Amino acid sequence: MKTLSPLQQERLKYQPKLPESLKAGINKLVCVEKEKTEAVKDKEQIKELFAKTYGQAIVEFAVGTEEKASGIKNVGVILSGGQAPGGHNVIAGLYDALKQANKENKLYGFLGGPSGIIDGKYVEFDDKFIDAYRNTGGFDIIGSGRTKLETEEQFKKSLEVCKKLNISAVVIIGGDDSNTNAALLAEWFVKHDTGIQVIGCPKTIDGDLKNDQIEVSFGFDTATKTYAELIGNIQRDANSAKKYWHFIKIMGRSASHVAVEAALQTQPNICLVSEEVEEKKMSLNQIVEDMCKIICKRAENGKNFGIVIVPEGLIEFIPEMKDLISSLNDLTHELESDETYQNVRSEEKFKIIASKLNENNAKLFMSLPALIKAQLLMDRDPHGNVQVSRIETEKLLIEMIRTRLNELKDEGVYVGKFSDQAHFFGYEGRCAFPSNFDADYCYSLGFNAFALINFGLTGYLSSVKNLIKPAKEWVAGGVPLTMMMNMEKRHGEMKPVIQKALIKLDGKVFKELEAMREEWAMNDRYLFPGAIQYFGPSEVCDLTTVTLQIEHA
Ligand code: FBP
Repeated sequence: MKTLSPLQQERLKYQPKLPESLKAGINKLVCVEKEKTEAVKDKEQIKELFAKTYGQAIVEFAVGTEEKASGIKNVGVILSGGQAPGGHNVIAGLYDALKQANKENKLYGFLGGPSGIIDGKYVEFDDKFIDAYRNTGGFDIIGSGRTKLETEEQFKKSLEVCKKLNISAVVIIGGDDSNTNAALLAEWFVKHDTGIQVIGCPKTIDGDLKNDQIEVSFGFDTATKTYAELIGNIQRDANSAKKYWHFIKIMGRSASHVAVEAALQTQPNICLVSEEVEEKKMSLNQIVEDMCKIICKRAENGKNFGIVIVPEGLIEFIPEMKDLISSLNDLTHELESDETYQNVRSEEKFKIIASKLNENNAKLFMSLPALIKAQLLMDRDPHGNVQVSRIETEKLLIEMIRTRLNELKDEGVYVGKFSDQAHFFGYEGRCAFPSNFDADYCYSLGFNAFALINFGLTGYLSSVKNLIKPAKEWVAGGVPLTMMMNMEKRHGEMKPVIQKALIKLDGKVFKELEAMREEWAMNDRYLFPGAIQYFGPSEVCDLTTVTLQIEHA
């Protein structure tokens, strides 16, 4: 019996590329201080909450003239939140840098996400352990979790565990919520004079952890290429059989970056953009009406098929739904310990909820199909987010479109036949073998995280910039986490969190999509990107995303 597939065996041998500075060696680096920073919003509150770590300077690494010796440093690493391709390479890069700095250094991996550091569940890495995971997808090396690190008790327990293992730095690999954890932990460790540093790494397939300093979060490249391959395949199928409208919901939680990138790579007939829906204050009915117009027009041309991309978070961006969800967030939190509510059947629950909502929200809530009502009431994640991956927005749209098309048929406006297929692409892309870009980027981020640690920094996010250039020209450094923070309502309370980057409607990426939409809607301009290529010419193997190219060209 085989234990590794041929691709697995070959990928283990791949040597990720590093920026020139990091390649020179961890002990040869010099740390250059750039400009001091301020929080992106709510400056005074963030400054007060992060009195010790607020306002630090952006840093960049350059190659020095002499090689210095590094002291001994043990480091603990945590994988946090949803899986993203390349996480294993962040750990491999961190491990290699740490061992290069001093062979006596140890790297511990906390098991199952942030709860690992609280409960003292860990493994110690060695060469053999790390080598088995190089360039592989998934987070199974140590597992992941979504525990929110925020209480005094959790911080104290984490400190005890770090002291026991003589750990002087913790690396948290995560998205906006997980790096909010990193910022809180960094502040607490400084405030309590522990000498323990905390460094974050920008992970999330969602692509919403980005700003002027962070060009992209890792995993976005591989996940979007995986979804684009699948969409391309479905487009071929649709164009061959010419009998189905495919509604494809694409993961990415709130922001529509993943859906838009997948659309730019494949050119479907329709790509909804949540941020546009919000900005134009579109109702659910309006969205349906607009889509029906395209479906009717295509039917007139004899085309009873098409491809619709639906961003995962759409439902939360439809103003009327947003208001409803916000009320439901507070209500579900309030009813968490209400035994009567918890023990009644769904239909009763819906009535109780409706009785506590204002008139408009109650009407909207009760008008939704039972399936969607139930999905809207499901548990929030530990950070207070609605679990949009479990709300079948694509089915809600299909249902409403079918009803509307029947009406239009009766009016003689619709002359076609509507047969639908619903898909959800999310988990398919989160653990794929990292593309060469993600393999290189992640390895660099991990290696760079240790460089930040070696210079005694804390409360920083590992940053590697200039990403549309070849890897040797990438710029490695660090960005203070407090710079990305603002205050937002979570579980009914205002909390400091890293601000999510949404699609900007005046940005170059959206403009590009907007300019092509009409053409894509009527004249099938499908692109078929095919599978990610790991071996072969650089033009296909080292391609960055369209988003990155447009934003940084
Ligand atoms: P992160 O912010 O943790 O990276 O989340 C990524 C993500 O894949 C989202 O796109 C999705 O909505 C969510 O995780 C699904 O969560 P879960 O894995 O708990 O089902």
